[in-house]
Amino acid sequence: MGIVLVTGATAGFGEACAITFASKGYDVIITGRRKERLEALQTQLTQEYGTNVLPLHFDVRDEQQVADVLGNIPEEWRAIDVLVNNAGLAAGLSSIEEGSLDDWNAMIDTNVKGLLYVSRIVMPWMRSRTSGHIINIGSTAAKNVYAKGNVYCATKSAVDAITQGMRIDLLPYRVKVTAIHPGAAETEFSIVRFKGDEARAKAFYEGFIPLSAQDVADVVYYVTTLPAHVCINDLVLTPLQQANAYYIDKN
Ligand code: NDP
Ligand code: 8X3
Repeated sequence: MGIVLVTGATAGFGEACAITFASKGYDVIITGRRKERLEALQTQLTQEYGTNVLPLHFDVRDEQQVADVLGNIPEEWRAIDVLVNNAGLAAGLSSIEEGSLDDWNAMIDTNVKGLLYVSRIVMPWMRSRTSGHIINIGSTAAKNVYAKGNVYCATKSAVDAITQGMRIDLLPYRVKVTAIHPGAAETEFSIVRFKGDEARAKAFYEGFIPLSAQDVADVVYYVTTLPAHVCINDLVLTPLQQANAYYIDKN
């Protein structure tokens, strides 16, 4: 079927994407920092679908690690058909004058620079084959800035701009580039944002039916199923009760 590389496959959207693509017959490269989760997912995919899995353990913020680990994968794994740039996070929810520099650095380094480091390795492989599909996970936060979302929204806005730039520059090589912008989805996202405060994370999803990781994975897979001459450039999906990044009709 092909090879998909999913960053941030140890949880949430990335894990659901890895399972979905494996269930459709893809060989899967899975990445993340939590090694045990990568190993558990590898076992699951191998047992359930007979998938060939290449687990890669690295921090996308670390330019050298990305180059050493991803840049040196065996030749047969370099024919990547689909790259899902998913690894990312929101850290904190603070008025900008009170924001934590550590949180800002984590978001900018992961959501923007990490996406670039990974793509910089994979794009030449796609260019040399004049084929491939890059799917960048943005957010409704890329489309509207919400109160206290400041730097997170800025990183997702950057993903939006980088996606447009990739599409233009990779056009001569017939590489498809798609941005998918989900709204509120219940994953580990809010637990990470609120630094492990599970009650606060859970409260965010009360009063409406959020997207699930599987909802997002289904859409990610869908955009790869279209005819060769068709590319979805930009796709926003939200729960029915969410109109945009800052308006959710609870209850
Ligand atoms: P989760 O927290 O459930 O999963 C995040 C994934 O990213 C994990 O696999 C994590 O792996 C990986 N990751 C985070 N930081 C790093 C890093 N430095 N290096 C390598 N991997 C990293 O969140 P979601 O699945 O919800 O989020 C996935 C993407 O979707 C993010 O980009 C997020 O911004 C975006 N998004 C989320 C929405 C939501 O409401 N949930 C809505 C819109 C967009 P590990 O910790 O093992 O490294
Ligand atoms: C995640 C969606 O609205 O929690 O990108 O910022 S939101």
